[in-house]
Amino acid sequence: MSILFISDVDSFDNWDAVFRSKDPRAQLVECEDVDDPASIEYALAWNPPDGLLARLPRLKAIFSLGAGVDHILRDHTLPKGVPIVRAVDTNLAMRMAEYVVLHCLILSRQQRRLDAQQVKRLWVSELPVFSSDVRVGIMGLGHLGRYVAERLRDIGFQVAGWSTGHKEIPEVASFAGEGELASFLQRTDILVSLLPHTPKTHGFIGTSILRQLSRDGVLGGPAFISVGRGTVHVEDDIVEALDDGFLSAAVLDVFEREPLPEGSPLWRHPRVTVTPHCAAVTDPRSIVSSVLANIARLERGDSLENVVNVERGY
Ligand code: NDP
Ligand code: OXD
Repeated sequence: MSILFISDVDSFDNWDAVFRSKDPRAQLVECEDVDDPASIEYALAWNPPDGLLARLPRLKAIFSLGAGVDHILRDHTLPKGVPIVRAVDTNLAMRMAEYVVLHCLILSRQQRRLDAQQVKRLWVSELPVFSSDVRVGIMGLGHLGRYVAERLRDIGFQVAGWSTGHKEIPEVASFAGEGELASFLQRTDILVSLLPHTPKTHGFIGTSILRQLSRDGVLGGPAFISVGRGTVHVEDDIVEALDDGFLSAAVLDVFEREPLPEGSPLWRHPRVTVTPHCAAVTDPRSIVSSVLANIARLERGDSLENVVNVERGY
C-alpha cells in the first residue's frame, strides 16, 4: 500500500525505515516521487500544503503526524468523507507529562531563584514550597491532559482539569464548560493549557482568563504553562500580565507564530521560559504500529480508531 509522507519538520528517512521494519508492504513516498496521484491510498501528514490532499482521488484515510489536527483542518479543500486520524500514543503522553511535571517543579521549587543565587554565589535557604500546597489546573483533559494530571497528582500537587464534559479521574477535580470555568480558574496557581486549537479555543486564553487565576497561592502569583497550541493563548496579554505583576511566570512551548519571531519580547523576558515546540515529539517507533493497525482495520472493513470529529475540530 502507498502512503504519502508530507512534513516540513519530520525526517522522511526515519519514518521510512520504521515503516519498512514493521511491514515491508507499506511503501512510504514523498510528494516529489508521486507519478500517479491515484496510486496513493493513505497520507501521513504534518502541515500539508492547501489543496494537496484534495488531489489524491483514491485517498482512504489521512493520518496526522501529531496529536493535534489543526494543521490539517485549516485546509478548506480537504477531500469530503476521508477520515482524519490523530496520533494517540502513550509515549507522547509520557513526554508531555515529563515536560509539565518538570516545569511545575521548577516553579514550585523556585529553581530559577536558586540558579540566580548560584551565579552570585549566594547561600540563602528558604522554607520550600510543598507540592501539596500548589494547585495545578489543566485546561483540556483529553488523552494528554489526563495522563499529565495523573502524574502531577502522584507527585502530590492538587490537580484539577477543565474540559467540555466532566471526567472521572481519581483525586483530580473535574470542572466542565463555561459554567464551571470561573471556579476552576479561581482555585488555580499554575494554569496548564493542553487545549487543541479549534474555532472555539482560538485566542481563548487572554487577559480575562489570566486575571481570574488565584492571587492567594503559595507561588506569589499565578503561573501559566502553554503546551497545547500557541493560537489558543494571546501573547500580548501574557506579556502585559507578567509586566504588571499579575502573572509570576510563563512557560511557553507553543506560539502564535512558529518559529517564534526574533523580535518577540518573549525571548528576553526575565520571567518567561521559551522552548521550541518540543514538549512531546511524535516518535515513529510507537506511532507507525498504530497507523499500520488502523490501516489493517480499515482493510478488514472495521472502523478506524482515533478518528477526528471534524465539526468539533479535535
Ligand atoms: P484530546 O482531543 O484527547 O483532548 C482535548 C481536550 O480538550 C478534551 O478534554 C476536550 O474536552 C478539551 N476541549 C476541547 N475544546 C474545548 C473547549 N472549547 N472547552 C473546554 N474543553 C475543550 O487531545 P490531546 O490531549 O491528545 O492533545 C491536546 C493538544 O495538545 C493537541 O491538540 C495539540 O495541539 C497539543 N500537543 C502539543 C504538543 C507539544 O509538543 N507542545 C505535542 C502533542 C500535542 P472533552 O474531552 O470534554 O471533549
Ligand atoms: C502534536 C504536536 O500535535 O507535536 O502532536 O504539537
